[in-house]
Amino acid sequence: MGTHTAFISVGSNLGDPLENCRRAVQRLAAEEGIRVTGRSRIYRTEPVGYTDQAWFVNQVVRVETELGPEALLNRLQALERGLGKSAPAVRFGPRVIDLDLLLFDRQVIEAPGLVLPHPRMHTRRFVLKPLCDIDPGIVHPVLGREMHTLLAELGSGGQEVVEHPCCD
Ligand code: PH2
Ligand code: MG
Ligand code: MG
Repeated sequence: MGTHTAFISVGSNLGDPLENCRRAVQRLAAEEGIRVTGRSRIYRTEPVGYTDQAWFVNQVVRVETELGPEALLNRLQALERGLGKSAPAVRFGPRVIDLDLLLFDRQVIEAPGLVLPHPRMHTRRFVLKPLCDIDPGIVHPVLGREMHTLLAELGSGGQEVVEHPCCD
């Protein structure tokens, strides 16, 4: 067992997105068996995948936990429900809160409800940019490249990410 390190993407573009993200991180930090040990800056980000929706607020946090990946995912999903998440009407569409498990140690998992590393993380500036605030040198367990390299190699089109004015 021992302690594991995981990275979680936090996102919202409904209601009060900044407040939703802050509350999600607070509640995550209050969970038994989960310690938040790193937080990125907070960003406003252009919607990716489904573009006809409001910009998101996004952040990435690092946690240390004794939980396994499935148990951690279950906690994240319970937190999402507690913050009012319902099934989105559109894939990649608007959401009150989204807590996505990006990395769990260097584990590679392909189970029906849990794919690690997150299958789209390396294509998303709204994930890589905040992740690099915390640790740009993490090696992607499948691609074998560091996160700052993956970020630098992303095309610049259609994925604007700007620091949220709340927090400078
Ligand atoms: N989440 C999605 C789809 N598109 N775009 C941005 N900018 N931020 C997100 O968190 C996001 C998205 C699906 O979860
Ligand atoms: Mg998501
Ligand atoms: Mg999700």
